Amino acid sequence: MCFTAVNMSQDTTYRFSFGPWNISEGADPFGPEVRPLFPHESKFALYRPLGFEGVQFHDDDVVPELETLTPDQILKKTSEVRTMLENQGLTPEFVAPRLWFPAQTVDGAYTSNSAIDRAYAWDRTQKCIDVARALNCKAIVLWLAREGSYIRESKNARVAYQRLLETINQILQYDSDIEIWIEPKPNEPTDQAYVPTIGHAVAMAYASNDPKRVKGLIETAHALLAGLDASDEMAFALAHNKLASVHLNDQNGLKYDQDKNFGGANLRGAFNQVRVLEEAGFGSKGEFVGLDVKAMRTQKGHGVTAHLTNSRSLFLHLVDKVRSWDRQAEAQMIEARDYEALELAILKHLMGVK
Ligand code: XUL
Ligand code: MN
Repeated sequence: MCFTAVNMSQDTTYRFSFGPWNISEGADPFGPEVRPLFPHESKFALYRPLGFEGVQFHDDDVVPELETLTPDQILKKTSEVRTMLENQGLTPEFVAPRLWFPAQTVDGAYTSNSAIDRAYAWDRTQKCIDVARALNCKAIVLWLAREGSYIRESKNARVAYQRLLETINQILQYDSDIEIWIEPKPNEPTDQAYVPTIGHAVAMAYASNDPKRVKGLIETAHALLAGLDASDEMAFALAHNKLASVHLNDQNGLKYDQDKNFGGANLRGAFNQVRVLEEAGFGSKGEFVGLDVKAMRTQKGHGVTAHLTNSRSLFLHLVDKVRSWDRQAEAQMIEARDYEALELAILKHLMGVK
């Protein structure tokens, strides 16, 4: 186990990423699209001008309908996308198997009670790794969306954890370079998920056959849905050298997964996430600051992006706030154990009040 030292004086220039699904047409479970379709491949041209250089992918964002294609067709389409990325100066950050859509995964993918459906999930995962490899992308993300249950009695949880670990080991064996980044989420679409927090993900990493290649991606909203502080979750992963990426956003209480703008519900919570990332030197090894934010349904336009640029600029303002925070005064207040004063000082600093 290796704990990273606090680095108070880093001056990382952050690189930002998002996934094409973050530019959406506004459909939600209760209503259809409210904005004209913005074609998937036109999105790449938006990244750089908006200040982003990393692209997060689902496997079928790279190769639509990859289920119906031959391996050669998959590789051909992937190399077209690779060229488009290169032309735009973009880096593919990760590819995630979209295992929550297909009919075969209604009861889970790797933890399904059906052996046939588990075999489907493995086959799809191999395709996803092949796509990542052909894109020259070093990581796949496992958002274990349906690895859980709608009623807990329907699955044997101990067996489910074994199956997840077996899958992780199979992936590590299938490709000797690829990293696995687990994105924990406690619920939705299932009632109860098997890897609800980063603690669970880190435990899976250490239990795997190559712990160095198994890491985590922490989404703010997912931590909050688990009733946890997102900055503490990030700190835990960083303390184990296991924070590969983040999905910064926000969440207003315990309800559906909202993917609100970063800092939109809790500015102080956002400040603390930035502080933890800064202090650990996150980004200095090339890690991206990923956003997973959803445009408001009320927003008009063709290819709406304000939620992305606003979240990015809020992050950068908070970097300034972290860097200009008076560490000496902080140390004195901590020494005096005057946490009332510390709290007021933080709030005034955030408000820009002397
Ligand atoms: C789900 C979620 C996903 C993953 C990528 O809540 O956050 O968008 O980030 O599939
Ligand atoms: Mn996410």
